[in-house]
Amino acid sequence: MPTAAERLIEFLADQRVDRAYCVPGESYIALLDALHAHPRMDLVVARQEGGAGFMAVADAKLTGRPGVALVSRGPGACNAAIAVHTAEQDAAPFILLVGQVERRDLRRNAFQEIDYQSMFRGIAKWIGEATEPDQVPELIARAYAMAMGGVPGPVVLSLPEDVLAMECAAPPVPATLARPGTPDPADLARLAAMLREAERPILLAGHAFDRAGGREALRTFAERWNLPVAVSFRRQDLFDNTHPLYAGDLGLRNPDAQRAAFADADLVLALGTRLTDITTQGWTWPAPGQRLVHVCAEPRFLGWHFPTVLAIPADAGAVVAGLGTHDARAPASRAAWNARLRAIHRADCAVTPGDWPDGIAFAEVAALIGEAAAPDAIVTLDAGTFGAPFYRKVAWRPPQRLLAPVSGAMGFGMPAAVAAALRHPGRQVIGLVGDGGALMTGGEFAVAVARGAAVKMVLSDNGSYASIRIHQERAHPGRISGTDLVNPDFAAWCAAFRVPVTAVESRSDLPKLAMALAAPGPGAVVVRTSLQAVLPQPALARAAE
Ligand SMILES: Cc1ncc(C[n+]2csc(CCOP(=O)(O)OP(=O)(O)O)c2C)c(N)n1
Repeated sequence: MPTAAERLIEFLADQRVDRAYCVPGESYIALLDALHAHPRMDLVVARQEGGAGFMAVADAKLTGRPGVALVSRGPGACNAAIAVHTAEQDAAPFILLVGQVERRDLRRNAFQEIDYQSMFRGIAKWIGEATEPDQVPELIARAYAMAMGGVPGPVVLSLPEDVLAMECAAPPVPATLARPGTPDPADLARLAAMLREAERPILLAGHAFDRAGGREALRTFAERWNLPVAVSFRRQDLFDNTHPLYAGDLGLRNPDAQRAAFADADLVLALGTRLTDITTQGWTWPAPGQRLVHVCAEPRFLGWHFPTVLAIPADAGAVVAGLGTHDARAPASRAAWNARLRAIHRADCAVTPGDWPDGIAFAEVAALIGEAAAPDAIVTLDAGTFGAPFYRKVAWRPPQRLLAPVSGAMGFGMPAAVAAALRHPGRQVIGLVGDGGALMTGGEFAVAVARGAAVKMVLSDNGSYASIRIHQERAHPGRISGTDLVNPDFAAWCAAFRVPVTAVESRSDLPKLAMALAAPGPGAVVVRTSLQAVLPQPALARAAE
């Protein structure tokens, strides 16, 4: 008879989950054993549970299947919590399996015990705990359905050590995935009529298109209805940024002209997005009086912050498909509107080269990476100001992928690159990190090297937690508190991973960048990045005094 652990792993393998990420723990030794030499499961051993979790989340974004991480009780689960949060904010299906104390110790404040219901309430979609081995088939099936259904997200399953090792008499529970809600034909007809009349519409595309076929469906729909497309926060890779209909992203510090133009739209069609704060520019857009049609698979996100003229609780893909048979005429004035939005976006893309005394403006590096990236490159970003130019200055084109944490979590970039390179060994993978993020989870580069996964790490060294320094300069000019960094010799640190290292110290070194990115195997590029180039101007004036 199989153990509960074996039943669980078999279930995941049956759902085409073929990889799990972990830091081992004695609390789930039976799961490790079930994975031992499993013919369809690859176990990737990370160096920190946050890294394992981020790898799983990134893998989920690439496969559309749940990312799976296995972590130990208490401390392991705490380290992994950042990935649960990221999966929730990023709408990525993620299953966190936590080894739990034995049943006899539950609720007794035992060594490394945590009540995961309390801990993860508020960030996980669902939290379960097995108290009998026969519950495990049902619980893992439920975990899968919850992670994948509606707006995808994280689930946590707590598995007491003794339960995992016990024999499981219960048969496997087949996976159930509810079909996404199909839209009411009357709603579709109303929407089609609104689209035909709208002179200044905007299609706002969100997470729901981040799945197999989603990008193609979005493009076909936008072209057929002649709709300008804006993408929700950090989802630049949903739509070809060079397409005449691409109007830009809803992100941090959108230019005033763009915000004004978006506020001038006479119809906002928000498809497959939760309309959260950054996408809505701090809950200011759609502005009062703007007509909003909101489509989201989970009705609880509809009408939450913004009144709608039409709220459709359905899958965005189904709405797009359902509109395929409707007459898609557009007013003649639409062309001028589309061109206006496009021109505003294009004006925001320019990078002005310039010399800085303390290094290279990272925007120039970003522009070069954009040019050097392969047509199917996967670029992963950590949080930090070095990442900003990748959202506006680089034009992404599917099948290129930009994996950036919607949660804004530092530490995502390197683990995500590792997962991407393992998932797509034939594609160029570039992982970008700042000097802050590099020492958070940059150690996961060791996993790439150990596996021969061809991650190119590009490290921006500006001696600062610069994103925070920028805020600091605005709020408390000249008072640097907690944001300066004294760094190791990063070239030596990268070399210690036994990979080729390219140092980019000045603009004359920039031609080395493309060569380093095109080289086979793992490698690192360390850029001496200008801090002055990103600081607000008064700080620069002071520095010059
Ligand atoms: C886990 C986590 N901790 C703290 C923050 C707050 N934070 C956002 S950006 C940032 C600084 C990033 O510094 P670095 O990696 O050096 O990149 P830079 O901004 O200098 O380009 C910090 C501390 C965060 N987003 N995530």
